[in-house]
Amino acid sequence: MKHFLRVLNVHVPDKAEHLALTPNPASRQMLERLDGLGVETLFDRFDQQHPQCGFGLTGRCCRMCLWGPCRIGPKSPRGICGKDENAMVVGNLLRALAAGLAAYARHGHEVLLAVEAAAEGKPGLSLIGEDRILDLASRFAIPIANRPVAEVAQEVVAVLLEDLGRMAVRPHRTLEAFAPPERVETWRALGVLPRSATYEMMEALHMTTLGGCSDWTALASQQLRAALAYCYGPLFGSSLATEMLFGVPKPRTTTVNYGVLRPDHVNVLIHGHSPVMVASLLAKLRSPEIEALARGAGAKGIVIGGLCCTGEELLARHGVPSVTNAGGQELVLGTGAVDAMVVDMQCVIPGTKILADCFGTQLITTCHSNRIPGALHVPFDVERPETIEADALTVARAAVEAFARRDRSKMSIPQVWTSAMAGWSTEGVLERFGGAGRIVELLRSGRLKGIAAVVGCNTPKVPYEHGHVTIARKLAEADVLVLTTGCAAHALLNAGLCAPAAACSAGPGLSAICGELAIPPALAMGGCMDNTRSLRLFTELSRVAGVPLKDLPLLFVCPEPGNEKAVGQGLAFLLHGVSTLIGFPGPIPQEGNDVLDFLSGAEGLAKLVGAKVYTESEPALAAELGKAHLDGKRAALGWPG
Ligand code: XCC
Repeated sequence: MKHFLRVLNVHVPDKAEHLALTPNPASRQMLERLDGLGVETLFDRFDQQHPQCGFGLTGRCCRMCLWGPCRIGPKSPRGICGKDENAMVVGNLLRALAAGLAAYARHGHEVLLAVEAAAEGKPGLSLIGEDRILDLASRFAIPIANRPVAEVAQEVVAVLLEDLGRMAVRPHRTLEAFAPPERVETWRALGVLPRSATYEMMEALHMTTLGGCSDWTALASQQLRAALAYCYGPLFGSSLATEMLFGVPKPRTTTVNYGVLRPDHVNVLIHGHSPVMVASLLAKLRSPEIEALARGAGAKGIVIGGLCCTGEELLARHGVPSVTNAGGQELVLGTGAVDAMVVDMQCVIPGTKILADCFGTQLITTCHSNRIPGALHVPFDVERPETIEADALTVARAAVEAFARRDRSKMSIPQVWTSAMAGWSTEGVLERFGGAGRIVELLRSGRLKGIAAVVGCNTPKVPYEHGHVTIARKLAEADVLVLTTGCAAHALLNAGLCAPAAACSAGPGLSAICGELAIPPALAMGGCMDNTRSLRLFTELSRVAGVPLKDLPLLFVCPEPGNEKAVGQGLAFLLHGVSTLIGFPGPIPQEGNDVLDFLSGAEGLAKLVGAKVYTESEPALAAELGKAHLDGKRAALGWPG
């Protein structure tokens, strides 16, 4: 039975509906198998949580001080402190944004310190992305003539670290270097130009403590400021620093999906977000020493597979097959063929350890911040990077040694493979199309009707991966080019939409373009921090077209909002003038409320930034909404529909 959430007036799926609608046959097989074995996953626990609390669903539950928790409803219109509904709802959203900001900041910080260590010549790390280092140096007006690249890199890192953690009030150099001038003026007029990531995080938490800010408009304004700090600090910082360290990825084709696991090989999955240690781990797993260890244990070789954003990173840069996303991290362990899962930071759910124990998988944690009781812990400490090689070797050995303990009677690998092309960067897309001018021409002529970034997480509140795949397919059929990252990208990779052969499923305009350029209709652009790549592409199109971002046929789509990190993603694009379509209603007041006016009213945020938030949980309807939005933008520009 589907669950009805009365307060939001929406149905959410039960496990049977997930099973019926999820598009990947491998996920379906695993859901059925685990169900038959009586092994619980997040899909069962989601069913057990119903009915979900209506106060929490609508953001009307406050736990920001120790007087509460307080719940706002008809009988109690204010919290104990006197806080009203709007301050509670917007305050909760602001805290969620701050948590997402902190997560990316921690990620970005680790990569930036790794770049710094590499520039200082510390062992185990090197600077491969010379082009990106020089590009950033020129954007930040850092002299490069007659200087070693490592020295230049140190200055670039100093700028990025400053934008992450500055407490003094100084210009935000990353924002100034990348943001469109028209937008900067809009943000200045709104009073939301950010100071730094940590500054805005501090302010967000400070404003929402007991007796802090009770004016919801000021909280909303801080939300916007923090979203810009999020975008131009942690997001740009982590994506660019990774390119400084490992280079700008290039498109490459590989095989993905659960079927890449092999019964007679050691199967190692790598899951999380940070790219730093996984590069060393990959080298170790591919080394003759570890290969020999695997063969000595009776394995024919080692299969390495990726999950979530680390998986996207490994796929884009090293051609490592990706397997699944956050929603599938338990399901894949149900194959009984995963000898080890190595996890670093974020989106690693505790349920993974329960499944690992059921199927004898060795779980290995590699990040100080993300401990799991019972897992083997080999933490990589970026403050002591000299241990990275030894740590990676320890992890590789432990992963291979787990092979001997595998219970073969529990093995069942879905025979599902998909060909996929990934590794698209901003520069890679521009180069393949022949420059931004050519893309603008295609948009203007109507051969391409628009571009949509279909991105984001998984949530059990909508049928697993059904939204990602349905929306992307329908947009592509309507000649809309799809850019994708993160867990959404896994769904599209596994559905075959990221393979050039999928061109035939696109509309006539996009299909012909894909054929000419040998590209798929959905371009996988990396992990969720790499939404910066789509944003930079959009910004470049706007510059070359001479049309503000808010007027172009562009769209940001998040069909399965899950992690708190998604809040800042949507807001960042919105602030750039790119409308946002989300697949499940956020915790905003539902009717007759000032906040809705603020978001979509005639004089509200929509007017000021030139973009709207759409919500639709039925993906076919969501795709129609998206198409109508793009058509509207085209019509306003006088471009053919
Ligand atoms: Fe996490 Fe990045 Fe969201 Fe997936 S998309 S659930 S944040 S792994 Ni990034």
